[in-house]
Amino acid sequence: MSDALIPLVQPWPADLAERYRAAGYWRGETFPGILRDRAVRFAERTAVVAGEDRWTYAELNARAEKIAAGLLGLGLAPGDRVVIQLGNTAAYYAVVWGLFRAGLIPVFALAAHRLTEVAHFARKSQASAYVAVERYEGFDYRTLARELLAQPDIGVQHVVIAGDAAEFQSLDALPGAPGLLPTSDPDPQSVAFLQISGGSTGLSKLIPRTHDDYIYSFRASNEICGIGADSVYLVALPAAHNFPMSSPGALGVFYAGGTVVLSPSPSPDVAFPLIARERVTDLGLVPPLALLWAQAAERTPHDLSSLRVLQVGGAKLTLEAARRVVAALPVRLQQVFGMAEGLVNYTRLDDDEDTVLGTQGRPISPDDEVLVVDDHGQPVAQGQPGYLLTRGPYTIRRYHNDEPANARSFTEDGFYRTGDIVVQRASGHLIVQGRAHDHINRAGEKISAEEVEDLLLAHPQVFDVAVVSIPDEYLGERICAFVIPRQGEKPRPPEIKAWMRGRGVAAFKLPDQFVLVNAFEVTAVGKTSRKELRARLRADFIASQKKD
Ligand code: OOB
Repeated sequence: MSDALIPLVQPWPADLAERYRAAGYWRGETFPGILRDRAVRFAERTAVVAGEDRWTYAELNARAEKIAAGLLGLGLAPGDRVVIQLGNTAAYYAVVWGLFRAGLIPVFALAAHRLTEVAHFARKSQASAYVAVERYEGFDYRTLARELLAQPDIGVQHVVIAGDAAEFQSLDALPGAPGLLPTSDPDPQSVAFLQISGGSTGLSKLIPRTHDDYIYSFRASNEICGIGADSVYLVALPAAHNFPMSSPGALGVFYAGGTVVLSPSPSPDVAFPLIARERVTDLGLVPPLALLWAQAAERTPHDLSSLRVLQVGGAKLTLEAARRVVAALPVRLQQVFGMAEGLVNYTRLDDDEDTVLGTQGRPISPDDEVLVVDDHGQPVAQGQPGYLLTRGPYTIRRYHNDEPANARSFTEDGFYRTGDIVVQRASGHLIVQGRAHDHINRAGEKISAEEVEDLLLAHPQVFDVAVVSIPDEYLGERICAFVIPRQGEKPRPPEIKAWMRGRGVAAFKLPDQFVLVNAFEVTAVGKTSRKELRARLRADFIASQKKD
């Protein structure tokens, strides 16, 4: 690429960094260091179960080392970015640990992402390689790879495929070059990977997380969640999402020497037999799935008695839904309110029932600074709703390569504006009440209204469009697009959706509902902001539904 490589940094001020080290949060641990240590300490214990594959820690390490050496053998160098898209497959963990071992920087795409998103991640991160599974949930990623390479401004030099690689490099046949493996561990303060933001405005932003900060977040999560070497953790959500990755997620479980079981689907039909067979103890779900599981558990022949803790997060679990979940499932419920940018809140396992059912938890760290402020940035009175701002030992200080987003998303003194509207109880527990951003939280997937509007505006029959979230009994929120057609046009929703799919966007961003309108009302001033317009359309639509 012609552009100079954008450095990967996460600049905590020196005094805070010193404080986080002195407090024992940042211990200088690194991902390759953890892998090396666990491969010895837990050598014969089962690390990963996926389909027919069962790998011990020693085997996981051997696979990771082979991949690391092979990728360096292709010509990649430590620090290079690698976009990975492997779904919930065993190869996912071999590749993630392999990249860490090689000092390469994973960029975590979800399996649901398509060309538009993957090309954006590759550009923003200046990625040199793309590693994907041949096929997952019926989609062929080799086709995506071909389209990716044909895009402008893509610096991807290497495509590596798990499975039948066609014209690309096969993951299994990477060149052996063990001599190239780094002999020292990276700086613990350096960036270990780039995670993807939920995307509150426009396309997703890239989130640089360091070894020190991320490892602290899941090590401390392990303690809060009671994860140890006997834990058997089911990854039912997409493995590349921050929640099943590190809250405490698979990385927490690997850290503790436990077993990570991958489910190819979150459906009870697939997950329940796995829970019974592997004696799963812990897992995380988004609220709609938790409700589905609660229903399915009432009639299942499968033995779910090994379950210890069910975490629910990613979107608001209402009090009523929480009651239904605990009534139907033989588990302890834990609410998790987190964000890929950092801050994670948990209800504690010994919190009283009112707190577990009615709050979204409190922060991991005593040094997570939480502010609840009004429109002017002033703290609200305790118990009053306000915008949640936070900074702390594992919350980022800036996004990668995105100065406009940094200017919007961080205060001058380094607080991250989460965009969430919360109430904080005297105990420190937070209750999520809404959000300031115009994004849609569709069953835990965050979708930027602006991004979907931009996509739809490119449709030849669309004159204007506003995309809003509508409350939905099952999904929490669904995507509704209000479309003004171009004159004389009558766009049909299934055709618009097919057209969007053809543009290569993740299916979860396709509107669930289209409403064709003649015009958008303008305010008295004659001009209206997108935000106000969306708010009014949403309110009118909900009111009209209530009348029916
Ligand atoms: C998790 O991470 P992201 O980055 O996909 O989304 C973060 C946003 C939050 O700012 C909030 O708006 C929403 O998702 N959210 C919740 C919630 N958990 C997340 N809203 C209400 N109640 C909850 N329990 O979603 C994520 C990352 C780590 C752990 C868990 C979730």
